[in-house]
Amino acid sequence: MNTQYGCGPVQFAGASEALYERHLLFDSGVDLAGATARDRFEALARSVRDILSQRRLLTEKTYEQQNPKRLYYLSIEYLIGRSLLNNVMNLMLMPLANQVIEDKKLNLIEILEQEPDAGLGNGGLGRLAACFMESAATMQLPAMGYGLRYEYGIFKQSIQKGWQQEMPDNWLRSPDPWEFARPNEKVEVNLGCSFELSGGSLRPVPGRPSTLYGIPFDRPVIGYGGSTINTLRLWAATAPDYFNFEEFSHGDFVEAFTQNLSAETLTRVLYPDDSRLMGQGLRLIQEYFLVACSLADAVRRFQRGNSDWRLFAEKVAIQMNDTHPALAVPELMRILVDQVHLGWDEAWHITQNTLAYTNHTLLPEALEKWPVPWFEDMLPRQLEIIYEINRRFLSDVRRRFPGDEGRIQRSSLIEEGFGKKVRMANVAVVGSHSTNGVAAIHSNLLRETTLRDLAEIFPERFNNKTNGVTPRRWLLLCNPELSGLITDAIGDGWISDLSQLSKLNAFTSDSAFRHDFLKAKRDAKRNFCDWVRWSTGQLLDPDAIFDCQVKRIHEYKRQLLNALRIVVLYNRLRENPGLNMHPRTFFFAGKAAPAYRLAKLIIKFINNLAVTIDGDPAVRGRIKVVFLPEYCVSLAEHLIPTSDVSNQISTAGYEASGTSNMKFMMNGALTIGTRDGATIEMAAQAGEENFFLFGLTAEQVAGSRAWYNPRWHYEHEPEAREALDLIFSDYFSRNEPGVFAPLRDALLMQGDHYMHLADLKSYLEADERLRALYNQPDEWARKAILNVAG
Ligand code: 26V
Repeated sequence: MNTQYGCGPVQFAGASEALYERHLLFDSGVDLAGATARDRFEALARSVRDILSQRRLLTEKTYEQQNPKRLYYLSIEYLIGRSLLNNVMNLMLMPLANQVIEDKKLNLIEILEQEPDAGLGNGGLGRLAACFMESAATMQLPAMGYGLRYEYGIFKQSIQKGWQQEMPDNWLRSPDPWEFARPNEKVEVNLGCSFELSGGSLRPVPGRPSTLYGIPFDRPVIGYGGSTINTLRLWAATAPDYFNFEEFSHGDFVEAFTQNLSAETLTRVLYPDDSRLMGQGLRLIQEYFLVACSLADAVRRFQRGNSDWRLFAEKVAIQMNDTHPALAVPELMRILVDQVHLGWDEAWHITQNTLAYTNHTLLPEALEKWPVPWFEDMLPRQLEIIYEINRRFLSDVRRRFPGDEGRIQRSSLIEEGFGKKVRMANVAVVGSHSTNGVAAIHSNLLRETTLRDLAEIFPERFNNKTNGVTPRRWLLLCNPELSGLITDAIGDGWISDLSQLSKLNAFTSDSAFRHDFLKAKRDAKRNFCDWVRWSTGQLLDPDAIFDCQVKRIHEYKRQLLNALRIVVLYNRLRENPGLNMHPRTFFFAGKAAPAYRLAKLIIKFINNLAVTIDGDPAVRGRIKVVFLPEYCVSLAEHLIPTSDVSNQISTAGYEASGTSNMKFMMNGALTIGTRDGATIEMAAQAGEENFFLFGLTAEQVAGSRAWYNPRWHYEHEPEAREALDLIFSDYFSRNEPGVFAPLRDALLMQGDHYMHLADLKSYLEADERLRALYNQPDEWARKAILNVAG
């Protein structure tokens, strides 16, 4: 079956240099000599855009002619990062770009750094969405992404006196060369209430229905080779662009403007929380707005090529990225029943067969639940539909499990009791044909714990899709040293078929290859150190072991466990200065949710640790801690290729999958980690003997909850005790006594929920093995190559 819809490789006349100069002149009004770095970026990006525009139209035309099944990915986040180098590379324009750069004497790094890092996401979930879009285009699948065009992405992080500070990310300050506004394809969205701005926040005004517009902004998604150019369509909210002349003539001119203001508020900012549900009504409306715009658009596309609604689910697949777009269930029902006038049963059949749901977390506090009164005010028709779905669903459950009232209560779409709520995960499972977790262990736990009742009712719906990452951005683009070496060894087939990396297994016995492999890592580290010095002035040692943990700061990810390990190593060096320990730099990076106080304190602790160690002449040049501020896609691209050691140390059972684990592995780092998420499958693939696994398993974590006592470890493990005593003696906080008391409370007084102390000893043992291996470079290289190959 032909499921690929490409339109042949890129062919174009070599007019790119002329393009570049024309854009400088006609768009920015400058010549070569007068151009700023930003002008040069825009001209280069617009030249690339010219080349891809025709091909994008060709892709769309191919789809229209062949009328294949379309895939729509609904996600409230896309962590896109920068696009220029990615687009040049995927269009295979690198040789041409290099020629322009050489002829015009351009500084590529400087130009690339002009582009804002599009941060329309919080972390793993948003980056996964961006990786999937790129991979779908590379696989020449007729896929389209839908999301929101936030004016402000994830906040910018800076560190002051060790503390995280948040600043707004005004990423659209200068026009974005990659987006095309399509006002002609705007969509109307109707809400059950209006909103007014009062005291800076939006307040619903019940009983006064209102209308918003969604304006699509399209971004090209270029498949590797440039055959397929798909679209990521992001919606911006505006008020209808007519004035209410009646109000106007009554002197309510300003009021008319404030209405616009409140509509646009809707897509102003991304919610930066990944730690706690922030029960804001605005967020619910954001979610509905995404769903309403996207479904209206997808339905419109379906109608262009089809007339038989019974074929809808054969022509349209809609994937819900977590429950944020789960309102797609009642919204699609509303369209089919109220607008298309299908009967309930037929509409329900189509809805279930069209929709599928991906779950990304087991944390119960992360499962979305929205108060019923909010639905009553804002989305009354959708609530009515949810109630009817629930009535039919529960009567089925009663028939199948007579007398099992507990099951009825737990699987109901509505949480009863004070403050009735709609359970969005239940809506997503009941209203779709597929529910997947993002790694084998996660999918199993989902079935056995978090969604157990629903999994027993619909066992056939539950399945696993282990996450992946695009090797174009995360190896080819970010690590030219290693990707060049790989291509020289096994050809370039791996770029679009990752399984071909297994051909590297044969090269582990090739000593020249091992040597070149280590050299590629050393070169990447050298480049990184140059870049850090250039951008921050900070000096780093490329000959140290680079040991990294980069991800959102969260208790379950246990950056604190990593910090405890470092304190223990620091104590060992202080007590025994003659200790043989290869110089090592510990890198941390990541943002904490602005309201997550303990996560912010962990950042503060890591920074204080860094300062104290830097100030101690006894360990200078031996260990160093670096907290890199403002973790984002671009920083990951710089850091990951340099890494020797990847820390994946979540409490087992808590990290759904992880995706940075994969990026580090394919860039030749060795993993020290717990048996959690996708790390388990990665170790199985590369061979557990090539991993440094440690710690409690998910079963052991769950099984020891009842009796786990962190104080036992404090009392029986001298190194743990000495490390904790040092921290709580204010050794790292001389000028801020007591500042780390909440860490002691969490670890020793409140039961150490994430079991740091239970795993510290085995973490240190794994670390020992890892350091021993580093002293045998040839063996290290062999294992690292096996990791890339796996
Ligand atoms: C989100 C929220 C939202 C507010 C309530 C509390 C809470 C807690 C956790 C989260 C995480 C959001 C979902 C997410 O980003 N999950 C990540 O998804 C990645 C892609 O599947 C996966 O690799 C990570 O393991 C998983 O944490």
